[in-house]
Amino acid sequence: MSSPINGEKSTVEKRISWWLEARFGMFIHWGLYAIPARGEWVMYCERIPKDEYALLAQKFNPKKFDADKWVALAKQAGAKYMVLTTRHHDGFCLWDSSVSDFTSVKTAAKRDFVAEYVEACRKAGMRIGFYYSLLDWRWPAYWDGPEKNPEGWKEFRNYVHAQVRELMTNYGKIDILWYDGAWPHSPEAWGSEQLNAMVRSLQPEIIINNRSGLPEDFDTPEQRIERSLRPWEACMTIDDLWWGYHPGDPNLKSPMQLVRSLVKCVSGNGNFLLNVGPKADGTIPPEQAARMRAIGRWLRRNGESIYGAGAAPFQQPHLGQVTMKGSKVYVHVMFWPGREMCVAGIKNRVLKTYMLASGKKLLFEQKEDRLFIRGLPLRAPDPIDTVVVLEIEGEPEVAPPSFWK
Ligand code: H79
Repeated sequence: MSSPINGEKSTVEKRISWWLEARFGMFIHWGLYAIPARGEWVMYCERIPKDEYALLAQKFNPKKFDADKWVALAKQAGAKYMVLTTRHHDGFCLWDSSVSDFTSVKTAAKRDFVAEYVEACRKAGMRIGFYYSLLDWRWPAYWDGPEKNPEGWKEFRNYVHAQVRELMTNYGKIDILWYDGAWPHSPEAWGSEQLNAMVRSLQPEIIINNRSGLPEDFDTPEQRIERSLRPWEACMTIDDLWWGYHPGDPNLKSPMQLVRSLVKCVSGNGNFLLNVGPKADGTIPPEQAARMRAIGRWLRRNGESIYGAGAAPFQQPHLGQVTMKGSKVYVHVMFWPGREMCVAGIKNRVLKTYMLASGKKLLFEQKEDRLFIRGLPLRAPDPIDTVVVLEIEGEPEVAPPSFWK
């Protein structure tokens, strides 16, 4: 990121500030792979020939698809933005692409799902993200690469650029472009620099992830939470592995795990993009929707410690994670200590302590950098994560770890 000049926010900081505050987004992986229901990699994993896979498009007619319902769920979950797979690695487009016949508009459904999604988001004030996979398994040139097949590669690359141009032109203002699938080819091979220059000329406010092979605006650790000094977003599935609908995986993360992942991201200045994989009929599986809603219930009580919040310099690994916003320190107590807790390392004077969800004031005593909070309930009021707020005076000042005086 370029540095601020004279206190003015740089362009990239201005563009990305809404996203940094948003902290939580809902990812959606939806396409033909929802029919076999063995994940979005089914075509590759099972080596399904292109023409055989294409037959799925004749069956893909999701009568129950209702973009308003997806957006309503994202809202209930407390997500501030959504990212939809406009096209995954299998090449099937959910929009009316003029450079492909393999689209939801030219096959059974005869609908532009991207248009419906965009309209629903806009109506609800939901920020709009497009996932777009650069790679397309159906193109031999993708497998050959530009050295072995320069002519084919050129044609393939033109197709990719044309599709991105359509997405950036035909749907009004788009907030996020979430590339994927650049590997194993270089940004030079994809023409990522020219591609992103085109994107920015069409969508001056957009933020772009780091998966065109160029760093651009934010990093995207996948299925893991990894801090970086740049803006970052961890994307994750609710089950172990699969982004596209895959009911065979019974190992779903609990609301507790999911909320704690979100908190962990925010405590490292990161975002959390949590995925749902709708069924072929367009509905979001109830077990996934239930988890999204559970996160939303927690956020309605504790959202202040997430939205617009970020890393705190005070770490309290014996209690859980810590986030911060302005003069408020949010201690996310995940290991409930019982009637009394001790927060270490805060040099500032503490003015007030209370529970975020209930507003209940707590008694406290400061002995140098050790803060004792007393009169807590024996059991955690919220087993998922009980947030205790500390209001401090002045800029945060950390005492280095110390014991002997
Ligand atoms: O869209 C989602 C994934 O499909 C995509 N990125 C996210 C956002 C992605 N593409 N490639 N990869 C992730 C890494 C490759 C993972 C794989 Fe596998 C390991 C492919 C085959 C083995 C995951 C696990 C899919 C099948 C088993």
